[in-house]
Amino acid sequence: MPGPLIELIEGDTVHIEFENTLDVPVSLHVHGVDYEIGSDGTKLSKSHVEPGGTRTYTWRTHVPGRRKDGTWRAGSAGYWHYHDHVVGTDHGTGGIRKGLYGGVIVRRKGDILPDKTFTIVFNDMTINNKPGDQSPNFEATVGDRVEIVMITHGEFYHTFHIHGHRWADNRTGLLTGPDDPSRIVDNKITGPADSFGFQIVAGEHVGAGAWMYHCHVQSHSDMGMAGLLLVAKADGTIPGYEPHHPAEHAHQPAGGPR
Ligand SMILES: [Cu+2]
Repeated sequence: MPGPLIELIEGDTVHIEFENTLDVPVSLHVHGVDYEIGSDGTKLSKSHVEPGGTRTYTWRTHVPGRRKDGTWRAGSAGYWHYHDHVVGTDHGTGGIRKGLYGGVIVRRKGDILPDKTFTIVFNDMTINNKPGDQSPNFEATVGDRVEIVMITHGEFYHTFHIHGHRWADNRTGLLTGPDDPSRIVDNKITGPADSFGFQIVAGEHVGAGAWMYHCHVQSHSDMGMAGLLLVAKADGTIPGYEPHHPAEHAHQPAGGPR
């Protein structure tokens, strides 16, 4: 957990061969992209999969453009996500709780590609369904272009905060130029089924270090909703950082190097 990150370019279509190896019905429901009702992934539309069954889910994406009436139609580009919509209840409450979710990135042609992508999911009081003392750490080197895909699930609202780094509160997290009016933030409120993403340059202006990321709802961070972005110097060392908890060795390279 999270499930595999699915990356698309606006205009792409993806067919997903979905096999249910569980002993309960499951489904694949996606946010942000285009799909016909047969790929809705709900019981209501009978687009779920029984145990042992298979189904092809088709997701389409489109580029921005002008409608016939002159209004502007958004493209599909964005940081989205998928999840089960069937396990436990008709809304997938049990499936989501147990970690049946993952990230979707739809890029616009020409978008700057990151060196590394990490998916961080605040799900109830966990990060990526890991208990507080095992919150995932992520590793980068100073100068790496790091992309974060941030998704929230569960019962609570959270605020995502990362130390030492800021991003633009827009589609990519990057400014398009000196006059881009996007607000620069280092903290963003996020509620169930929200998703956003951004790119940062690891250690830019601040250097290597064990940079904390966490939910900034105080009781949530106190209960363990905190992990580290470990930014190493070129020689691999991280100043001031000594792993002091065995769980910190069990870092999870979600997304992994690209
Ligand atoms: Cu929180």
